[in-house]
Amino acid sequence: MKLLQMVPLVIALGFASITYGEEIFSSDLESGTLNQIFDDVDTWGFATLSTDQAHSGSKSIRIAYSEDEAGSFFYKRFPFTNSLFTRKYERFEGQWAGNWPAGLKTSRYFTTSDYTSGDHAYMSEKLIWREGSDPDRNYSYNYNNAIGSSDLIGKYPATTTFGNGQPYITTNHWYKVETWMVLNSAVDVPDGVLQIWIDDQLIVDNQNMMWKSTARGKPNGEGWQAMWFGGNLTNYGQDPSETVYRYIDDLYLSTTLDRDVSTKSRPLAPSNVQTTIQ
Ligand SMILES: [Ca+2]
Repeated sequence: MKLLQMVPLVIALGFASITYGEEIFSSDLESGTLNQIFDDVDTWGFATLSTDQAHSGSKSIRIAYSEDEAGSFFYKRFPFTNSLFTRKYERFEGQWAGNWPAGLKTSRYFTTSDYTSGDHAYMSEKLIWREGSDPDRNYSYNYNNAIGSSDLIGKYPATTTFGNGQPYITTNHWYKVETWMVLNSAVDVPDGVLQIWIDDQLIVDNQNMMWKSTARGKPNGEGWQAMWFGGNLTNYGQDPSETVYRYIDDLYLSTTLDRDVSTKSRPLAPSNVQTTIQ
């Protein structure tokens, strides 16, 4: 093949590498009920489709937290995949200032479809994390990812600013949260991947994740098969002093890394990541 003939092929391959062809679930929450959109909805009566705020169209999920350990869950099952990309938009209303919990579970991803098998690998995404004794609850500055029974805890560097130009997680802004997970190739082999972006900032970059691990008692899992969105406050810290509202919109799941890499992004090394066993 002559060089000039190869150019269109290279261009075509370049475009092919960013096609979004492996979507497995998406919803802008504009049509259908929560029970129609998700496989299982356990709302505890606190979640609705709302027109109060929307990242797209006129609707989003609104979750009301009136007390500690209150929350709502939206389960979705899908055919197993060794790699899973997720995107969702999250917004916290003004009441959260002064009411950030010690921890807020935002998502959980399972390598089993029934969520109940305790020896399967899973990941709890707790991007919002406060230390229980911290008196400053006007914003949230930590992230926490529980891998099975082990926590990865870190803090956003104070120099990290998100899409609203502000450091840390604050109120009244739609945050884009993206997660890329690749299961390790075999149990105890450190070649799994966990990457998390908030507003295109890479805040977690772990390329040697052992999702399946005998040390943690989570040796099983053939592929990612289920997730929930929603979540609850952790059971320590303090109850919110008033009902606080959280919104979720534009959910997207795929087996391919479907970030728009053409968008300007400034990778940041995670700082002071430590692992603790709970
Ligand atoms: Ca919407």
